[in-house]
Amino acid sequence: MFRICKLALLAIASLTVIPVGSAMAATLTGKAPIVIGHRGASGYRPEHTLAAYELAIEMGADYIEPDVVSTKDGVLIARHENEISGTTDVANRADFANRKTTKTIDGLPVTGWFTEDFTLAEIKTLRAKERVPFRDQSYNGQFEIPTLQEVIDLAKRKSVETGRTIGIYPETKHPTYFKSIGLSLEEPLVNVLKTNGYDSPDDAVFIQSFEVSNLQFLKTLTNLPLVQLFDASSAKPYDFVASGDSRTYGDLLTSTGLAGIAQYAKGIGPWKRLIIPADTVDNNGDGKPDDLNGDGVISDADKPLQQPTSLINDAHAAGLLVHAYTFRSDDFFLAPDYNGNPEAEYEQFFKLGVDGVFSDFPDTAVAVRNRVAGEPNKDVPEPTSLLAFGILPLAEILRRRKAQ
Ligand SMILES: [Ca+2]
Ligand SMILES: [Ca+2]
Ligand SMILES: [Ca+2]
Repeated sequence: MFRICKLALLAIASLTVIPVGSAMAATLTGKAPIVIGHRGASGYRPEHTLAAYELAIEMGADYIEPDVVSTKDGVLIARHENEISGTTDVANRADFANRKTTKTIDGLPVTGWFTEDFTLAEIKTLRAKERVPFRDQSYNGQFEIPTLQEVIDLAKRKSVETGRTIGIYPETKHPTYFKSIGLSLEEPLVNVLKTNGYDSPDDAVFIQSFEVSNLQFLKTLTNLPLVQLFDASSAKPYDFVASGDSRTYGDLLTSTGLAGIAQYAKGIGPWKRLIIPADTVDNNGDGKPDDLNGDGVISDADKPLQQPTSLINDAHAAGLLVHAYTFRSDDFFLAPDYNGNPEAEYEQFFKLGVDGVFSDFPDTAVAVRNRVAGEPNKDVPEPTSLLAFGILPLAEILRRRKAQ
């Protein structure tokens, strides 16, 4: 009992870390931040399906995010990995049993079924399933794997239906690997986009990658804005690993690194922990991370937040947009400081001046964005009303949260 009280007190104390009462920082452009439906509304439907993207649009997402990999016949399809047993029913297909194999992807052994070993016609016989075990499994087996073209068709159709411009935000997955097997992603990606009329810096398209050299190559192929993704500081872009470049993502976060990125990219897509770090605690002194929510596993829910870094300001100083990932409402993924309220997390990041968020739950992201940071098609809130948000006492904020 005493220990629970102690943890509760610590949790309350850590709340003061959240700058919910701080004044609102500006985005790079002064416009309201964008909401990107991460793999679609993937908190509600199996990721990277037309159903997931359509729901994201209906929930108000400004952009939908297809990750792209290649089929054997060179068609770009929407999947988070080229190994597809985690998100499709391929493992249950006796006719494809002999396609199971082990490959080295980005330096690591991966066993399963790979998109580059299937034609598009074969891929189309598979059905998507939910990856995350604690999310809704009732849609498993219903949806096809969409091509990039089908995702674009959906965005265009929904733009007409809704009267909003629905943007697309494709990510090249494992670009060095796909190049190594003769199926490079960049040319077909640019070709599909150009065929659909996307080639201007003002088009509602961002192309993103965790690698550096393929973005620099894309810069020579297209005028569309590019976004450099960032993994944890100690990790390295895989093209750097492959070429013997020893720099890490942390090295690219310096002012010199960011200035270099601004030569080819319009923005960065950092892991949100590069903006607000979090880590486990050992308050009971047993030498192991404390399981703060007592669910038997250590997850984001057991990592209290720390003070924000200067990354948003640093990126803005280099002229770069900041689109942070990934925002998820599930308790498993939510820092303890938010007390189970995902709205508090969006509010914190919007007040720090983030230019966009990748969200699995775009309905919540859009609601908080519209309330806290203004709506994209309306004027940005007056500074005086922002100040009112800024001086709202913590107790009042907590009271309002309870009332929700
Ligand atoms: Ca992605
Ligand atoms: Ca402990
Ligand atoms: Ca836990």
